[in-house]
Amino acid sequence: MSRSGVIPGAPGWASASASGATPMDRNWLCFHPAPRRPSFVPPPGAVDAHCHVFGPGAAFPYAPERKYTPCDAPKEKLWALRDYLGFERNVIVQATCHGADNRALVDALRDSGGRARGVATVRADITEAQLRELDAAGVRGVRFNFVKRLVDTTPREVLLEITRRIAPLGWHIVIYFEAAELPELYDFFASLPTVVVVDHMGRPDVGKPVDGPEFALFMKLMREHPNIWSKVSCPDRLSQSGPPNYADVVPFARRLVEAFADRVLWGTDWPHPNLKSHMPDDGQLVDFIPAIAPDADLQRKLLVDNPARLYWAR
Ligand code: 0GY
Repeated sequence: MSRSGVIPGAPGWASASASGATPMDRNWLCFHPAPRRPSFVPPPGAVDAHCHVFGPGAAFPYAPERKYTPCDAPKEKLWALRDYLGFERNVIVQATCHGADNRALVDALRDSGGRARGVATVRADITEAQLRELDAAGVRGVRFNFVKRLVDTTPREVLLEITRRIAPLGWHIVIYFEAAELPELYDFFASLPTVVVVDHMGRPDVGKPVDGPEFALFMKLMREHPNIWSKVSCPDRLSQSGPPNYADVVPFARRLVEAFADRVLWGTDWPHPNLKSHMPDDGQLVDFIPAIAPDADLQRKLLVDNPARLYWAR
């Protein structure tokens, strides 16, 4: 049993609402009420390198500028899911519903006993002391979000100023964008001086061929810039064929894993913000891993070695 006493699928697991000042969005889908235990057993030291905490809103209010109000997804449940799925560590990515208020993230990192690292959202005027405090809590990067339904546009000069501020800490930049935006953003991404981690393979349209020009541009970005990494995550967001196998996403993710074995990361994306088509079973998502990383060597790099190098070097 997890420390919180909550087990995925048991009474008390599923959240039905947000807490705090605002109710969750009317059409919000909460995380899976009873995920199955995966058949695939992650190797020792495995990291879920993309997940979030939401609130709880009563303790950590959602940001006024947010584009959605989710159901609460507190740290205790994230730890319970980690244990249930057979993972040892988490990388928690600041979600847009918390804006640049990283308190829920920092609270989770401090509670994790060193088993979680974080990716924050910061503004360019953050002080040195605040940056050092985030670093001490376990933050190792910032996220730049270009998905228009999630955030208002931040000017490039501001992003470059943030880059200048965080680079001396050895932090990296996580970027989130849609594949259709890559031609316009390509040069900016290529110019970033830190390690850069792309969320969800740059969100390819998997209805297009894996050998077609759209995904070729992303492969080129990865090939020509050894500082750029990719998360091979979120088949549930990208798939048109759907669960349980998300078969149409496999060729894209597998191509990245095989071509850039030392620069790929994997994560559940729990609690799966903004999904409308279905809510993925987290156990099924873990069982997707052997389809995209077919041997033990690739699995160890994807789940253990790569995230350890990026997030637990110190
Ligand atoms: C994701 C995806 C989404 C949302 C966020 O921070 C967020 O709000 O990341 C999305 O809606 O595509 O990576 O979890």
